[in-house]
Order: sequence, then C-alpha cells, then structure tokens
Amino acid sequence: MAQAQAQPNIALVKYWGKRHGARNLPAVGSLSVTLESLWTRTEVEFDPDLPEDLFLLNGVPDPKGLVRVSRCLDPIRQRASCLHRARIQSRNNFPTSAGLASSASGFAALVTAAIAALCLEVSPEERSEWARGASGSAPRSLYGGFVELRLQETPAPGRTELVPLADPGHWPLEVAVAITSLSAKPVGSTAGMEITAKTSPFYEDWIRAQPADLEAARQAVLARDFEKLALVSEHSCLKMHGLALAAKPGLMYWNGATVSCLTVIRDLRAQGIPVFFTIDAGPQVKAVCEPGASQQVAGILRQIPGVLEVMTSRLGPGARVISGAGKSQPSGP
Ligand code: 2P0
Repeated sequence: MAQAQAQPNIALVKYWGKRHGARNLPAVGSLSVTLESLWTRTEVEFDPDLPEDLFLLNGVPDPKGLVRVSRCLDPIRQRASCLHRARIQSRNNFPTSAGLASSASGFAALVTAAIAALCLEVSPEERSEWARGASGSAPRSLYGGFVELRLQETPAPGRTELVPLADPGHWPLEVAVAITSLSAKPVGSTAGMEITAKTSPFYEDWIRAQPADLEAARQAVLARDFEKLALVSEHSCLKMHGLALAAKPGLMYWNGATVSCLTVIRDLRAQGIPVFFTIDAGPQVKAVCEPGASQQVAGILRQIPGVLEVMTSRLGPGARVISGAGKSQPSGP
C-alpha cells in the first residue's frame, strides 16, 4: 500500500490532438506549470483477496473512472509480475472533470502510488510513459515548476520525453483560478480532440505551428520574460479554442463569465498589472500572474458576475509518495 500526492498542471502551450494509431501519443508537444495548492491524493493497495479493482473517488465508487484506472495499473502490474487487484481511493480538493486538470493530477498520483506500493525501481521514462498512456497531460504533473513534454522523433517516433525546464524558485509565478461552473464538461478532452482532428479545417496548421510556440515559451521561461510568455500563452490558448470552435459540431467550452474574465484580464495587463489568461477544456479561467500579483487579480476576478469562486496557487512540486511502503520516486525540480 502507498499513498501519493500530485497537483494539476496548467498548460501554457496546449496539447490538443493525438497521433493517429499510437496509444494516447500526443500529436504535439506541450509546456505547463505545476500548481501547489490544488491536489489529488491517491492510495493504492494491492490485495490478493480482491476479485476486481475497486475505485473510490472522493469516497464514492466511480465505475466509469475505474476502467481508466485499471487500464493505467495494468502495465505497472505487468512490470512487477503482480497479479493482484487493487483498492484505489482518490480525493481531489477541487472540482473533478471541470477543466481543472483533474486527470493530470489523478493519473500522476496513481502511477506514483502504484510504483511505490509495488516497490518497483523504474526509470523516469517508464513512469512518464505509464502516466502518458492514461492521460496525455498527466506526465507533466510528475514534475514541479515549468515542464515540457516533447515528442521524440528519433530513433523512431512514438515516444515522449518529459523535460523539467525550471523549478518553481526560478520564477515563482502565481495562478488565480476563476471557477465559473461546477458542472462536468459536456464533451471530454479525448472526444473533443478526436472531433477536432477529424473535422477542424485548422488542425494541420495547429500541428505545424506548435514547435515555434514551444520554442518561444521555453525562451520566455528561461529568460523570465513575462510579456513574451503572456503573448505565446494567450495565443496558444485562443488558437486551441479556435480550432475546437471550428470543428463539426463546434466545441464551445466557454460561458459568458469566461469571456468576461478574458476581457478583464486583458484590460488589467494593459494597465500594467502583470497577468495573462489561459483556459483548458472547460469554462474556468486561469490567470497567470507575476510573483505577488495574484491576490489583487483574484479580488478583481471575484467581482465578475458568474464567477463562483477564485482559488489562488503558487507553483508547486511534482508528484511524490506521502505515505506507505516502497521508495519515494525522485520527483523533478
Ligand atoms: C493541456 N488539455 O495541454 C490540454 C489543454 C485540455 C486543454 O491535456 O485524452 O485529460 O486523457 O490525453 O490529458 C486535457 O486532456 O486528455 C488536456 P487525454 P487530457 O493541458
């Protein structure tokens, strides 16, 4: 048995689309920041007496989630030559499946806990591949701070490389998360990506332009150039939503309050407050702020009609074992 904790990550250069024919391989690389104050805590207990895997999310059995959880555990069990089923209990301190990257923190915590429970010695590449097989954004939550998931084209395409770019101390940005709906999103990310890849007229251009966006974001992070990071991040976000809107049927993840937040954040930046926005597959708005600016930004976002709640977070560490058997996997910066 072991328990692990992981935090969601927020992509600044977005992943949207999968490589055809490969098991959950992203069609593009991505770059993210890992948060600190939102978390998933997951306990995994392998039990020879269990006939089936059992998965509880926030204390409630989750049969739909169980399928993905079992599929994530299978290669780890295989690597450990373990035939036992597992009891998995997971808790989030934030809304699940609502565009807050619960699958990233969830599967990063699950993989970390399972490896520890089975006392497996594994390479960072194996860990990352197991997380990526479950959810394309999950490997990024294995590391803290600024993280890039690169596509590897050599020696052969079909793998990813997880690169910790900088730890939170390098540039302690802050994030204010404006919650505008607590409902689960109508179209999940996997289905949304599939519809987009099949039907959006802008999809090929999106794939082609991604390396340039990644390079710009990488440079901005390393140079702590906030304006440059703001421009490329907002561009990547709006581009992702633009190509999803142009799919058939169009995917609309925003609501009215989402749009209000965007205009307010742009106005604030024009007034000299260091903040930019990003949005994932849901209506929540993440306002990324220079160190020290998030409380002021959160206070302003709270005044916007339709904003239910604003959470703030600093950048945080990667997934780690918090109790139980096994060895703590080294997390990145
Ligand atoms: C991201 N998103 O880069 C992008 C931006 C949402 C919008 O990765 O199908 O749950 O499990 O690989 O990781 C959310 O998608 O998708 C996501 P799957 P995942 O953060």
